[in-house]
Amino acid sequence: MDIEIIMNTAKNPTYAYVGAFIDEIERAGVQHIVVCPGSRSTPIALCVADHPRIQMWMHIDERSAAFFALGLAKRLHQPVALVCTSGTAAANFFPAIVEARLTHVPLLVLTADRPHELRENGAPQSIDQNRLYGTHVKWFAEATLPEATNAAMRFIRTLADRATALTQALPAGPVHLNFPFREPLTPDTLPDQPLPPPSERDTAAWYGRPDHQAYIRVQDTPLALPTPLAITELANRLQAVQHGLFIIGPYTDTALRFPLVRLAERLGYPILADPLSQMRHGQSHVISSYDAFLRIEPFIQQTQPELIVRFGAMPVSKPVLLYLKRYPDCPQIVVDEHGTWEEPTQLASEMLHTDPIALCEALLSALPANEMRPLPWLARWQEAEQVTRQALQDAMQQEDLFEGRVFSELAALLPENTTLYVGNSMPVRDLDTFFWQPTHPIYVLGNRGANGIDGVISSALGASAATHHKTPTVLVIGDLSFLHDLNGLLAAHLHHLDLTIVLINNDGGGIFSFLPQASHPEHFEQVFGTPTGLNLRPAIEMYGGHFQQSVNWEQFRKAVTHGVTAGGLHVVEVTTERTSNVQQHRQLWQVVERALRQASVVQ
Ligand SMILES: Cc1ncc(C[n+]2csc(CCOP(=O)(O)OP(=O)(O)O)c2C)c(N)n1
Ligand SMILES: [Mg+2]
Repeated sequence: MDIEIIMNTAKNPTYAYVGAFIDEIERAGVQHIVVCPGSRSTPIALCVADHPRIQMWMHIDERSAAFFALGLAKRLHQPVALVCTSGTAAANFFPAIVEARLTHVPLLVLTADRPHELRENGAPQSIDQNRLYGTHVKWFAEATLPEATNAAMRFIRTLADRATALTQALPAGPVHLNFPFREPLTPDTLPDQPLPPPSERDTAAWYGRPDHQAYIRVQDTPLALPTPLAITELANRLQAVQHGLFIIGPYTDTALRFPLVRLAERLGYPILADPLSQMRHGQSHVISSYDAFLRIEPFIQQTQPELIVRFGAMPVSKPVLLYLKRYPDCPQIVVDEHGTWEEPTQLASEMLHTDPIALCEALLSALPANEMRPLPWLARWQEAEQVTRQALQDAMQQEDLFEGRVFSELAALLPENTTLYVGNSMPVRDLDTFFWQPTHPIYVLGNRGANGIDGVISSALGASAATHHKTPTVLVIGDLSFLHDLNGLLAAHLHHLDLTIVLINNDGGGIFSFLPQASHPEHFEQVFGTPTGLNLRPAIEMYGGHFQQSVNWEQFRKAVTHGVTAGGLHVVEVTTERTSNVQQHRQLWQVVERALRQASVVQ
């Protein structure tokens, strides 16, 4: 329903107030709202349902709903709002809020609450919701009790614009607004106080500004660039070294790819690109197999960097971290656009809080034109990359259902513009080692803020909702992570979403077999392995999904291709074994070392 109609027909002042708020967040850029059912949140839910330009996504389980909103916002690069009733419903949003805060995802969290007279006095479904998420949100504010006055309308529209803008202001992240509501909660009940007649209303505050403008447009100043002198100095430094290196961590924006690759070409620097950096395809300067060859001691020893520039958060790969630690005196410049100090190595010599795209472009202009530097240093990294990739590909031809091969198979299978969501634990690590992207773009996402195994199915479904039936979404996930968010599958059923899930079922936490805990076998299975022995097919079918177990790679290819082209929910299970999986990984790392020696990349 149109806002004018809502405002002119509202009998309950709450609806005029909440209607103005929802109208205003849409003007400020919120197009999708994930809503969980409840009574106290009725005014918000009904105003969302009535809004003609907002897409509402209902979800029953708040924990999954919040991750769904996270995936949606991540894939859309837009703020997404999230609504729930009072009580533990709000507490269930917490894990996704934590993840959103750490990975800079704009979530507008709207919790309904009891009015003040029903707090801390035993009233039902009442918990302290003020600052519930503590430091995990950028800002908390409580709305006033709804009133249909000019002053209240000005307040609520301003709050809507302010909070929405804040979710996106650097560093982007979650903002929490708490809404106390008194009964009556439904729209048709007559108010205690009559609404002011239209002639006495402040038109902009009640109905919004003309031409769909925001009530208050919030202009964020872009990040400042270093001064021209500092840019020239940096360009000179980058040029002066023979052994320079770029490292780029997870990045959801693809816009950095082009300027960074051009800069690397101009300087002759390799780019170690994280699998979630959106940089790993098609460019010769981009190195993607480093997780395998940076484990090799002689390579580390014989490959000393002179200058490192790191963009964004640390990459997934632990060998990269260890490589940096081996050269603590190497100057390391960190480009941290979020200002959130993405520097766990404590080795950096400089921190640049600036826009990485503008920085690369400024450096390109400051460098002498058309000079491409083919350096032996670059050739060394490129050769290591090529030899490693070939060695792994050859060795994996002999493997049966090896977990890592899931990713090399997917790289060859996935069509252009697929969104590949990757679960934590071994999937993201195997992605790092074995996903050699084709030349066409594939958008790769994961929850690498808090590295949780929770909410992964929901996040992937949120990403799928963002590209609704236009491009495919594929999720690769371990069995425990799958079980953790099993009820996330409900969203696929409720909203007819497309998702092909590759379920790597090694019956437990495969990652622990790589860790020192594995050498304490006595309680290992009970405490770390945690096998469940469950047959997951009935659960998937309960949610209306198609289940297919692959026993060989041909079946796997067929099942994935079918899932991606047919649409709907598909689960392709690959059954593996945890102990042999570790051995296979270790053997492959040895294969890489032998290949690098044979090719004389290392002595
Ligand atoms: C919410 C949460 N709980 C616990 C952990 C600790 N944890 C990390 S990996 C892992 C096992 C994951 O098993 P699975 O999803 O099957 O993947 P696999 O290790 O087999 O690749 C656990 C329990 C975590 N990261 N997040
Ligand atoms: Mg597992």
